[in-house]
Amino acid sequence: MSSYVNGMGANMGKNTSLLDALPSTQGTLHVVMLGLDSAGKTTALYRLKFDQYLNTVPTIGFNCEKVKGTTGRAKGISFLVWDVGGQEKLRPLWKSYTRCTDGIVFVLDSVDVERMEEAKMELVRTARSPDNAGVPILILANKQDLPGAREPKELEKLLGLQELAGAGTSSPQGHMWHVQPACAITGDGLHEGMEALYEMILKRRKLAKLCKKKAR
Ligand code: G3D
Ligand code: MG
Repeated sequence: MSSYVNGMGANMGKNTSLLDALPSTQGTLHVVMLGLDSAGKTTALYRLKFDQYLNTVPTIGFNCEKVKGTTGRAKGISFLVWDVGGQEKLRPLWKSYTRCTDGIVFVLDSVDVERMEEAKMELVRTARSPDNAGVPILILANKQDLPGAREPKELEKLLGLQELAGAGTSSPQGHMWHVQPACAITGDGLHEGMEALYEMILKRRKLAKLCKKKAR
């Protein structure tokens, strides 16, 4: 499954927009999964989609699946989730996927403290990109099943998330964020994470409406 969809990404014509190549997605929220290579993005995507563990290979292009929310207000909501290759040479491509996205899922290997600074750098770069201004970010603190996995509170500090919020959640430019502990292999925390992301998306829309009203 993984290699088929990878192939689709690699074979796409140069002039074809990624969205043009997909069936109509009206009413579907667009979500992009980012994070360093090996953080567990593809495992999380297929666990969300098929509710089972699928063996992954490093993602060269992208994988894309429609996923339905199962909990809370996100129940029944469709998300089109893009899983983009995380290797260093592929990261410049992230920009093309985050354009016009409703939400970002930043997947983190909660054990890999050595690469936490690198993860922070990429997260900050993503958050500061003008294209992503105000887009809610779910930080999926993955691999919580492993010994030594850092807890959300500690990850919040290590990643400097307070600064990432910038002007605060009440500003359309600042980022709302949420740290969700998860294990992509068992699926623990994944749907809770999507629910938290959905709540942030709704909140952002509400704020945007209020701002519009005030401006009138
Ligand atoms: P990526 O798409 O972010 O690059 P992958 O990452 O989904 O390909 O996963 C990279 C490796 O991490 C895989 O192991 C995968 O099984 C493992 N992994 C993903 N999520 C978890 C998790 O929650 N817990 C644990 N213990 N491992 C996880 P391999 O061995 O195939 O490289
Ligand atoms: Mg992958």
